[in-house]
Amino acid sequence: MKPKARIIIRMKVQNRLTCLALGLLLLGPPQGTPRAQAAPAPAQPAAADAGKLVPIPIQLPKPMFEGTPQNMSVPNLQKPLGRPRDPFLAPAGVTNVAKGKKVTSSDMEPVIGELEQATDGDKKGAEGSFVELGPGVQHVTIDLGAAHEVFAVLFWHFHKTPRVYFDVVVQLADDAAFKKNVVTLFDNDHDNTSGLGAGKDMNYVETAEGKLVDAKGSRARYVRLYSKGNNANELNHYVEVEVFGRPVK
Ligand SMILES: [Ca+2]
Ligand SMILES: [Ca+2]
Repeated sequence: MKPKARIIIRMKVQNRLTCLALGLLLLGPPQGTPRAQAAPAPAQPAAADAGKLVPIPIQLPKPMFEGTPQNMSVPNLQKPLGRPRDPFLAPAGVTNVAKGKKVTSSDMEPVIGELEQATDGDKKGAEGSFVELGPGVQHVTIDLGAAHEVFAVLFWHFHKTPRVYFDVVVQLADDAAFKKNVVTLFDNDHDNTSGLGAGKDMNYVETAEGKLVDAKGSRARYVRLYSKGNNANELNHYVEVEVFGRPVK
C-alpha cells in the first residue's frame, strides 16, 4: 500500500471514531442505565437550618361526616377543595402556642361548656367537645401570655355536621383591648354588620380539617375570633383554636 492510501484509511477510521463518540454524547446513556447520582449536598451549618421551612405539626380530629355538601344555600360559599389541604410551611420549631392558654369572651357565661375548651386540645366533633356562646356577634380572645411570631391560626367552630358560621373575623393585637397593632387575618363579613370593616374572604363549610388562616409571621400577644351565628342557628361555637407560632426572642 502506498503511504498516501494508508493516511487516508487512518483518517477514515479516526472520523468514524469521532462520529461514534459524538453519537454516544448526543444519545446519552442507554436506557436502563442509572444516571449518575448527584453528589450529596454538603452538611449545612446550623445557622442555615434555622431558616428552613417545614410543615406545621397539625393533628386533625376524626371526621364526623364524609365529604362536603355542595348544595348549601349560603351566598359567597367557597367550593370544597375535594382533597386534603396542602401542608402549611413555617420555620422549624413552630408549635401550637395557644394550647392551654387563657380564653376570654364577649360571653363569659357560655350556654354550654366552658371557655377553656377552646384551647384544651380536644378537637373532637362530638357533643361535649365544644363551647356554645350566645346569639349574635360573639368573640373569643386567647392570651398567648407574651409576644409571639404567629404563622397560622387554625380553628374549628363545629364539625359534627356541615355548617357555615357567619361574619368570621380573625384578628391579632398587642393588647387585650385590641387597640394596639391590630392585624385582621381573615374577614368574611362582606357588609360590615359587625363593624370591624368589610372583608373579602369567602364563607366556608366547617369540616374536621378546620379553617387555616395565614398569619405571615405577624407579632402579637392576643388572638381574637368573631362570628355571628351559623346557618343552623344563631349561636356561636368553638371546638378548638390553635395558634402556630414561636415566642419573640
Ligand atoms: Ca377543645
Ligand atoms: Ca355580615
